[in-house]
Amino acid sequence: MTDIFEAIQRTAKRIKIAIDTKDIGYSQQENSSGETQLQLDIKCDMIIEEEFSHVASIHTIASEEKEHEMPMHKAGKYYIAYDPLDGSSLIDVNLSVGSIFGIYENAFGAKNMVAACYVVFGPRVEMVFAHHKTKLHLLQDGEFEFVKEIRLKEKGNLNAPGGTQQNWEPYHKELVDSFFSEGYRLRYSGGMVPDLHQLLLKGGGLFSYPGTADKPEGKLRKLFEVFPFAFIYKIAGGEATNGHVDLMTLSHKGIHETSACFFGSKYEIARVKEVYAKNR
Ligand code: AFP
Repeated sequence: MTDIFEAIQRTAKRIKIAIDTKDIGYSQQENSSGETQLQLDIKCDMIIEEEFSHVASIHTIASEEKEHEMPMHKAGKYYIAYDPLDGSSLIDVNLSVGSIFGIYENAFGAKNMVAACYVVFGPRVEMVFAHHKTKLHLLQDGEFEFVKEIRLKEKGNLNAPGGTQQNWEPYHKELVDSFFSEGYRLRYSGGMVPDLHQLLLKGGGLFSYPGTADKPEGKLRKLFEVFPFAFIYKIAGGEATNGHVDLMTLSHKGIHETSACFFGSKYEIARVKEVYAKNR
């Protein structure tokens, strides 16, 4: 696992340089979710592919920017699914973005996940790696330094509601509003990495991206976004659900499948499950 951890650190340093220096215009290509790729999306995908190609323990990679899985080393045992530059539509307005990595053993799938990681590219570059603990690292003077272990409180006070409100189910809107009525504050940038990072570091709260009338299975992809953050939140003492079951119990069909998802402290997720159970 150390070789993967170090490879991710190398990708983060190179992606930081790419963000600072490369063209942020659109390419002529679409990814498998039908989104037009930025030149930077493609560049970051290439950086990660290249760094992982030097790591013998990696068997196969899957990228949000690639249609299919890509085999790497036959003798390797790790399968890594990654989103090279999540939230890249925020680049032109200079908001934080991130890379997400789900590390699976022997095959892709929530039950095979052994570690997960993300890197936040904000005013500073930070990396959170969850294996047996969820640990925060900061890029300082060209190297990642361990900062602290992250633990969520039982209850937070931030509310990050994703999706188009117009398409929310009425009970979902009531759920979101009920947290605001309890004093929760709105924190939503439109980047999953900085939004979930904020909740983790400020002690907790709720991030939701529900199924909606236009997207019944939500927007966020299981292998690249949903499972890695579910793993990270659970190791940090929080919870992750699709409204009914723990996200880490879900199977997946194809590498780009999406799921409704809720991440948070125990208190907020218990409330989500209560409300969703009544509205099955
Ligand atoms: P982009 O990568 O297209 O910017 O999408 C970001 C994202 O996948 C995730 O990071 C956000 O949480 C989510 O989409 C935001 O979606 P909405 O704009 O629909 O709330």
